[in-house]
Formats: sequence, C-alpha cells, structure tokens
Amino acid sequence: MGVKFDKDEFKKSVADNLKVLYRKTVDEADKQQIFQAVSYSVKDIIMDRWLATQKTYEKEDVRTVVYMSMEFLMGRALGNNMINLTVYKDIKEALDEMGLDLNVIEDQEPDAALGNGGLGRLAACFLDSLATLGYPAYGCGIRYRYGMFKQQIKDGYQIEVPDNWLKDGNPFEIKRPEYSYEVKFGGYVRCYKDEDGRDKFVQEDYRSVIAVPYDMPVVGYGNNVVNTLIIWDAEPVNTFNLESFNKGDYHKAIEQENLAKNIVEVLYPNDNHYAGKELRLKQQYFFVSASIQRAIAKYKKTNSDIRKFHEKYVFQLNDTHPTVTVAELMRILMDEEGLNWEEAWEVTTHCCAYTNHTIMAEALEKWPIELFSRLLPRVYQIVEEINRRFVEELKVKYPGNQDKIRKMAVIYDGQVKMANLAIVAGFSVNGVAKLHTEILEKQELKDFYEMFPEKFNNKTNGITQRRFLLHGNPLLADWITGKIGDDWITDLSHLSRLKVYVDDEKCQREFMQIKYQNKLRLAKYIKENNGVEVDPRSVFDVQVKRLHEYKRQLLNILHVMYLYNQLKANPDLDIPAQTFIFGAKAAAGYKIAKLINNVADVINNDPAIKGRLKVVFIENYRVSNAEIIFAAADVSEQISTASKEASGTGNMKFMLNGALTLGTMDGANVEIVQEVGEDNAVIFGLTSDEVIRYENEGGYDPMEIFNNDQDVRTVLMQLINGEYCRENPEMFRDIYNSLLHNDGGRRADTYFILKDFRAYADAHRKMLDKYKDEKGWAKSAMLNVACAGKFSSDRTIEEYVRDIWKLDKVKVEVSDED
Ligand code: 475
Repeated sequence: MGVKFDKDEFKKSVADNLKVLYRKTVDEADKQQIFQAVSYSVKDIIMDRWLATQKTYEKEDVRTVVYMSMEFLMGRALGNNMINLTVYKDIKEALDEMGLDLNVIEDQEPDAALGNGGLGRLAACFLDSLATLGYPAYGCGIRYRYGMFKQQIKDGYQIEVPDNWLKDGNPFEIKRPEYSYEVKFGGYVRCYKDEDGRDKFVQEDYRSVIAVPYDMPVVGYGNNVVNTLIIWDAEPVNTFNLESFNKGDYHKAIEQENLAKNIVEVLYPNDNHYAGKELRLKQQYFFVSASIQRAIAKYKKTNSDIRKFHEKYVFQLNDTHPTVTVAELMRILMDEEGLNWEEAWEVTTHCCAYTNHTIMAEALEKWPIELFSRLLPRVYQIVEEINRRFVEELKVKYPGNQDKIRKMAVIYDGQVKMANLAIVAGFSVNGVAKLHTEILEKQELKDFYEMFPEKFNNKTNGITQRRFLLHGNPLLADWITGKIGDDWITDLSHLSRLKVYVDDEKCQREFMQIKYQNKLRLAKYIKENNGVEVDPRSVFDVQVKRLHEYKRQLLNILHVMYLYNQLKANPDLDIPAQTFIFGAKAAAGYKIAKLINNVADVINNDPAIKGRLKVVFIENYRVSNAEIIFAAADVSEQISTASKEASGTGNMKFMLNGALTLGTMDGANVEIVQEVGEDNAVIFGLTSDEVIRYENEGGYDPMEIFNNDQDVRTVLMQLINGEYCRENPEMFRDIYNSLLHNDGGRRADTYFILKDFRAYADAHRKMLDKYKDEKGWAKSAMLNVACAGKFSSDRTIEEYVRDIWKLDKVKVEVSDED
C-alpha cells in the first residue's frame, strides 16, 4: 500500500517549485532553496493523504487521543516524511538524476527543536507510532519562535545561541487562522445569578491573546495515514485595537500586544527542572485553553450531547506541564457549556490521563497561589473547589490524619501542586519504565497509590525504528531487510529473527563492516564540525544526553582522567584504543562541559599516549546528529545514579544500532538487560534500593573512599592542581568540593559518583575484554539489535491504546495508490 511514485513528475514538480517560489532554475538555486522546493514537492504527496485521513476521521466520527505536551522534539521532517511515504529511495534517485545530493539537501533543514530532551523526543516518537499504527491522534503544543538554543563551545565553555528555526520558513506547516481562539489572562471573576437563579461566572477586565494554530503533518509509515501536530502561535487580539484606543485604553492595547509577543517567544531550556516563572504558566494555560477549545468545537460539529465528550476525546498529559487542562476543561464545561459541577467532573475525570517522567524533586511543579490566582482567576476558583472536595474525601477516609492532607492536597502551604491535581482528576497515572513505576507506587506517590491503586499503570517507553534505524542507519537497515525482510519496519519484534545469524562468521563480518562504515561517517562529521581527528578503529564509547548531575557525565570524565593516568604510568597497557564521545546541552552555568573540554584538550594533544585515547565533545547535540552518533557507537554509557533516570530512551536507540550498554540498574536499562541477557551488557554500581537506603540514612562518607583509593585521590587532586586548567587552577574547585564536602543542605557526592567509581572502572575493563574477543563482540552487538524489539514506541503506543486510550484503528484509502 505504498505511494505511486512518478519520477519525472517529481522532477518537474521540484523545478516548478523553484520557479514559482524563487524565479530560479535548478542550477541557479542555492541549497536552501532546493531544500524548500523539494519539501514542497514532498508536501504535495502528503496533502492528498492528509485530506483523506481527516475526511475519514470525520466520517467515522472516531475516538481521538490528544497528546498534550509543552515539548515536541521533532528534529528534521523532510527525510522522515520521505521514509514514511516509502518514497525515500525513489526521490534520492530522482534528485541524483537532477545532479542533486539528497544528504546535502536534508542538511539544509533546521531541526524542529521544540523540546529539551527525553520527554519532548518521546512525544515525537509517539506521534510517529500513532500515525503508523493508524490511530486518530493530535499532538498539541506551542510554536515557539525560538526552540532549544544552539550550542557553541568557545574556550571550553558552552555558549547559547538563539535558534531562529523559522527564519527561512517552515515548508511543512500550514497556518489555520480560521481555527483561532481567544485565551484570557488576569482580571477578576464576576459572579451573578442567571434567570433560573443559577450562579454564573464571568472573567472581566482581562488581557487576552488570539491563539492561531499551525498544522504539521505526521505521516504514518506506508499506510496513507497523516495525523496532525497542532502548534499554537499567539497574535494580539487586534493590533492597536480601535475599540480600546477610542476608550483611551492605550495601555491595555500595548499590554495585549506584548503578551502575544512574549508568550510563544522561547522554549524554557530546562530539562528535569522546574523554574516557576510566570511566563511559563502563561505558556501552559495558553496552549491548553486553545487546544481544549478546538477539541470541543470539533466535537460539537458531529455530536450534540457534551455530557458524552469523554466518549470521543482523551487527553494525555505529558508530565504535569499541561495539567491545567483539568481545570480549564471543567471551566469550559460549566461556564460555557452549562453543565453543573458533578456533570463536568464526570466528563473531566474520564478525559484526562497523566504520565510522570521524573522523580527528581527539583522538577515538581508547585505554583504559588498568589501567582496562579492572579493569572487565572476563574481557573483558580475551580482548582480550589477540586481541592476542597478532595480534602473532604481525605478527612472521611483518613479521619484525623493531617499528614495525608499535607502530602496529598492539591493546594497546600500556599501552593498549587500540579502532580496532585493530575492524579486526583485523572483516571490514569503511569510511569515510563517498570522500575520507575514501582518507585512511584512504593515511594514518591505511595499515598496516592494506596488510595487509587486502579489508576496506576506502567508504560515502558519506546523509540521509533523508522527514524533511528531506517533513516539514521540505512546500511544496517538494508542489511537487516536482506536477512529477514522488511516487516521489522512496522513490527520491531521481527528483529528476533536475526538471532539465527549471530554465530555465523560471515554475518558477523558484514555486521561489523557496517559498524565500521558508520564510524567513518561519524569520524568525518567530527572532523568537519569539531576539527578533531578520531580513529574509526578505536572503541567508540558514547554518552549523549542532557548534561545533568544525576546522569553523571562527571563519573565518565573522572574515569577518563583515571585511564589517562594509567596509560601514562604504563604505556604498554594492553587495551584497545578508545574514543570517548560526549554530546550534551547544559542548563546555563553548569561547569562539567568545561571540564570535559579541558580534559579533551590535554589528552588529545599529548603525543605520549600515541592516540590511544581521545576525547570529543560534539557541539550542539540534537536529533539530526544523534541519528549519526547512535549508528556509530560501540559502547552506550547509561550511568545515572540508580533510581534517578525514569526510563531513558537514548539507551534504546544505542541498543537498536548494535551498541552494548555499560550502565547502572536504572530506568529502562533494567528491561534492556532482561531482553538481551546479562552477558551482552555490562552492569555496575549501586542498585536503586541501595541508593534509596543511603539517602534515607543521610548519605555516605566519600572521605573514606578518598582516603583509601589512591587512584580516586589522584584524579580528585588533578581537579584542583591545575592539571586541566593551567591558567586557573581553581577552575574546578567547586566540583571537587561537591564530591567531598557537605554544603548547607546538600550532601557530599549527592549522586554517589565516588561510591560507584571502582565498580565503573571495573565495568570498563570488562567491556574492553569483551571487545578484544572480536567474534564474541560481534555476536553481542548483533544480539542487542535482535533483542531490541520490545523497545519500539509502536509497542508502547499499543499498550497506551489498550489500557488507557481505547482507540480503534482506522484505514485510509487514497485514489493514487498502486
Ligand atoms: C526522563 N523533562 C527520562 C523521558 O519519559 C525519560 C521536566 C521539567 C521541565 C522540563 N522538562 C522536563 C523531563 O522531566 C524529562 O525529560 N524526563 C525524561 O523523560 C521520557 O526517558 O528518563 O528523564
């Protein structure tokens, strides 16, 4: 059921687009113009399917999931769209014949980086799977003018550069001003009685903006389905609104203009962290209100009874960021649709489901009631009433137990607790890996689990093989298809059929040859973008993910420093050459990037170790270069402090591309090892139970390790003796201190880096021993691919559909098919 592709027609379409858009011929156009023209030609293919899909949904009046998320980390669209339309190779050929290089064209597209990391990329993978599986779905988010900042490394420091991703225009989006909605902020609530004596509430003296949606197509793989990601832009209500102007309300007109300009200006670049900024709450309410208004309007086109809204719509809340959904839906159902509290509550509590993505305390959203009620006066009243009723319930269930109220109330201590709101009003609460869900049930959300056990469930994360294997690693994708056919593209469990080849030496050689080609490709990328020469025959040991203390890039670089000391002391040490590759964006002010870069500088320029050790920090890690990095990795560093990484998804992308995991028993690592077997990964370090026990006991004593382990001591001294920063020996004193000394409320070595150091070094040794056994390594790497089937987001989505969303699959027919 593929797209019927006419090569000549496509070539003509590209040439026509260049003419219409730029008045240029193919040989006159620059690369960006070619990218735009090709994208419009691809969009043309998408359009018929997009129309047909939406017609089908309307006709069949389907039940729909709305994935509500502040972040969609989509990456590039062109390549992915061609892949999912199953015309990638055809178009490559057509462009070849026009003298155009598809890789170069794809490289012209800026990443759509409307997200920070795991949570945002998961949303993007989910959209891909929903479309591919044929489920009616919308993504709803914000059209940030500036996405995740671009990272430059200068002098070892991270510099944040604004990401003006819309500068050249976004060829795939469509503006839909006819579906705009007003969103109101501030003012006060006036209460009056209507003719029937019922209380009515209206917001007055507010400031408002117009939310204008842009639709982005989400193409399903080979099935004609095209779903929609709606990203909302803000426009002023009426530029210099004549009415306000006449009334002399010049001030209000300017305020509204500014509100519109500010609200969607920039993505907050915080991963696993809550900043509590007023503008952030404005962003949340802005896209939530607009999205619900659109869903309700759509519902009313084909349904008359708003009391049955939950039969057609389910809202999945991607962490607590869109949790104001709960109260906004109540508001619209009561104030606009005329339902009473009980009726509105019945609908709302059957509509909303919540996913938790982190147990990091600093990520918990708690809004001061002063701010919340000032910005959203009517919504706040509703939250208060939800809280009042829930606290009544608690008092009945746990008489005299003030502790329950303290921990579980939605409003407590002057704060609105968003997770509590999501759990109280949602019908489903899920974690993102088995271990994570267990920790939620037994620790973080224990009281809620006891009260509402039926709401809790696990949905282990997944990734889309279409982007992270088929597009990102074409050599391996073709090899796999050659061995087992292409069913794996839409059913990743088929990869298990590769198991019969893992002992076949010819297959092993082919497989390792592909890995080598991918390492060459990455080496070239690193040379071109970072100016560092790396040896493609060395072990590529990779840690790419957001920089965060709990992810422990510090453990990794301290170990590199240790290895370097070993090699200096013992030049004949019989270990393979290694390249340690880092890629990460940091929250501003975090010093580890500087340490990594300084260590790289010293090691890479030391002739004494003869290139046996290299360290590379890949600048501006993002979805597009991630695809190249995963394909080239030998070792996947997944070394978070046990219990802290909810799931991880990079770990799955490495596995799918044949890297061995070197990791802790954290997040989805646990399930990865379960699938691939303990012999094909290396696990080390404290378990989550041990970490939690130490934490409850107030920590451990890192000084003991410092005093007894000479290697650790040496490495730590090198942090403060200028070894890695001649011009300022004090540069890394903070890091040194954080590992050894308590500081106010902060425990020394909060993330157990020294505690796990020896085990980590041993794990590396073990990994290198495996690597020396060429056949054994090839077998393990192949087994990682063969056992990755579980980690498709297709599997995850089927579980969400079965347990939470209850959607039906839809078939879409398009006339131009084969
Ligand atoms: C986890 N982001 C990964 C991934 O489930 C997990 C929080 C607050 C404010 C802004 N962003 C955040 C996250 O919490 C986040 O990205 N969490 C991640 O979600 C998908 O695989 O372990 O850290």
